[in-house]
Amino acid sequence: WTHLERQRGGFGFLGGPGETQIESDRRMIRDRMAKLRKDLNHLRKTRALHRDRRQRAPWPVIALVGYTNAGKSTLFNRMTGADVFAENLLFATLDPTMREFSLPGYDKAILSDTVGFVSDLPTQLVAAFRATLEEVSAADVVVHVRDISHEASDAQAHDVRQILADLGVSAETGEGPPILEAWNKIDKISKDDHQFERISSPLPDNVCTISAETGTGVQELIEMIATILSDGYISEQVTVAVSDGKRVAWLHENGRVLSSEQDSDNLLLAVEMSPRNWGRYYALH
Ligand SMILES: Nc1nc2c(ncn2[C@@H]2O[C@H](COP(=O)(O)OP(=O)(O)OP(=O)(O)O)[C@@H](O)[C@H]2O)c(=O)[nH]1
Ligand SMILES: [Mg+2]
Repeated sequence: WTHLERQRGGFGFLGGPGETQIESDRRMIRDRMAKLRKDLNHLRKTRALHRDRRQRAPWPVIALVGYTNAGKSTLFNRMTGADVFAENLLFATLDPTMREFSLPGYDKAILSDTVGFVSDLPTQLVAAFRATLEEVSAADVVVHVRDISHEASDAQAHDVRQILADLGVSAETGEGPPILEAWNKIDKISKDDHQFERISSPLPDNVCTISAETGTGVQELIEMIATILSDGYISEQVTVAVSDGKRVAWLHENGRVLSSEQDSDNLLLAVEMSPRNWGRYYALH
């Protein structure tokens, strides 16, 4: 109650004559809840807007997800470099946790650091948590960062997978973007640790071991991301008349335009797309 009283001033409420303390507290809390709900709604809307805009951009988005303290931000900083993001106008107003990073074979790629997952999130926080994570299902690749040196690593991974499935991302059902696992903090594991054998045995195809702190394995992770992104994609050179805006727009919308050169009346584009989209493209007349 004293805590509420201290906050009262900040909200500028004055109880009317005869209003009991408990009534004015209730009113204050109700108003506060209404405001937070409105903020949350606004947040979802602006995020959805940014997402749409990004989906139209030809650059892939890679989302780092994982249990809190797994090392996502450390990996994020390592992969993006300290000050890569100078003033790229298109993304200047986006979430500060999205940055450009270099991915072999791509002009640009966007890495997204996300809020850490925790088990048994209080129900009041679930909506806020979801709002910040809706981005994840729109990513092109999801990298599940795990602290493999943690004794509860498997339980944490289980909880993360559950939350991902709730967000519509699941390796099991194949729903959503593909998931890679980065087993982090291998520098902390010595030969006598029980996890040592596990990380030194052959790993599943979608797993790599890294140390975000020392940089070990990070290049391999980046290569894995590039490989899975182009999985099944075919890149071709196409020539389109500059005046054929419709066709150019179609390519930008449905494929990844890797490069674009103008030669008098024509545009020479290197485009990467799924075979299905190439079929659709050649059917356009
Ligand atoms: N030894 C070691 N420590 C690491 C490594 N990666 C991260 N850490 C440490 O683990 C702690 C958590 O790292 P963060 O990058 O903040 O983890 P996070 O996943 O972003 O955490 P949240 O933002 O809370 O979800 C920090 O103290 C890091 O220095 C690693 O590869 N090796
Ligand atoms: Mg972090």
